Amino acid sequence: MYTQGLDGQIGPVREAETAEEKAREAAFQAKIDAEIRIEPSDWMPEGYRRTLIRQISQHAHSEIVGMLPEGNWVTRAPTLRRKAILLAKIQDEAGHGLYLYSACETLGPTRAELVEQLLAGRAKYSSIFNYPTLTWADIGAIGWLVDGAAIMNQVPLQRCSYGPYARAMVRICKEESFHQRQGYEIMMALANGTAEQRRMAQDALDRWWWPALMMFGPPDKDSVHSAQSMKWKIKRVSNDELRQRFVDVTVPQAERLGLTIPDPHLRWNSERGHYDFGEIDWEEFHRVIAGNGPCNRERLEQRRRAHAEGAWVREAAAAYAEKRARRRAA
Ligand code: FAQ
Repeated sequence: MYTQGLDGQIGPVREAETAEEKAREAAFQAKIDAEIRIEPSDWMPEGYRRTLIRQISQHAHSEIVGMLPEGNWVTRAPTLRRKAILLAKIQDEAGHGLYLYSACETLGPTRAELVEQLLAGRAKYSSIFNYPTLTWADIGAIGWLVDGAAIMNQVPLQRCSYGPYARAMVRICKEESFHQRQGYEIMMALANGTAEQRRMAQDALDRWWWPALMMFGPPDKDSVHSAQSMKWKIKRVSNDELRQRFVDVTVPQAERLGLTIPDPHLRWNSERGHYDFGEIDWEEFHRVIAGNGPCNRERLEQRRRAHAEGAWVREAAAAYAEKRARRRAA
């Protein structure tokens, strides 16, 4: 139900067969190898185009669905300052969704088609947004860990071979960096607060740590798309390597907060120059991306409701655009 709809609808990619087709693919790969960006009007293999549509649309959906867990706390933010910051962050996520849908549209599908796939439950979005936000500390943990993981994954995407995606990523990374800091600042306030606030902060870290590690995707050995995406320089760094980088930068941040990462196997490995960490529960990951996480149904229902309730805005905007076009023509 939650698998990428476009693959199922269009069928398998046809391999290059004739000498001419093979030469065209070789020339394309040579361009990628020479670090020449691919732009919308350039020829590209069908598999490259579909891989990008899959990844960029999943990324766009993640930004939009990602607004929901935080949206739950707008009316309950502890101060006016926190509320204003949270509103700005959620609006940024909407903006990221829009840049990404626009980047995806340069490859063929319309935004309406992509949104329809999400609402029909045929498109994936990040597993992380299917977990509940139970206390205010979860807003801190999302900024610190979820935006932190998002930046780790997205900084290399600024060098993605596809121009519109890479360029969208530049501004997104700047904004995610602000988001990560605001989350860490919430965690600092709680970690330095009352005993109850410290407990809230620790509880949020306990619940978000492992799902944050799952954001980087399956282990490299099980990542079906990685080899081809790396060859096409859509992905620059592997799932496992990004996950390791995230653990390495986040552990000292947790120590500074005086919080404990919920992993008894976590320890510095001086030989590797990295932290070793425990086994991720990949069964949980697969359950969540198959649609059976704690909040999958709730998130999709909320998106569908928001979409239906916003219909009058889309209709009004379209009527206004039509009226202006008529006036201009007259
Ligand atoms: N959740 O072969 P791979 C954010 C799927 S934005 C769900 O390794 P790939 C901002 C994958 O799609 C967060 N599905 O795939 C924010 C594929 O399924 P498919 C989103 C996952 O594409 C913060 C299958 O498993 N960021 O947080 C996940 O090479 C706070 C096999 O996996 C992006 O989308 C997962 N975690 O690598 C907003 C970044 N992992 O399509 C609000 C761009 C894997 O065959 C608040 N995306 N799958 O049906 C990427 O970098 C890549 O797509 C990966 C996966 C690394 C996510």
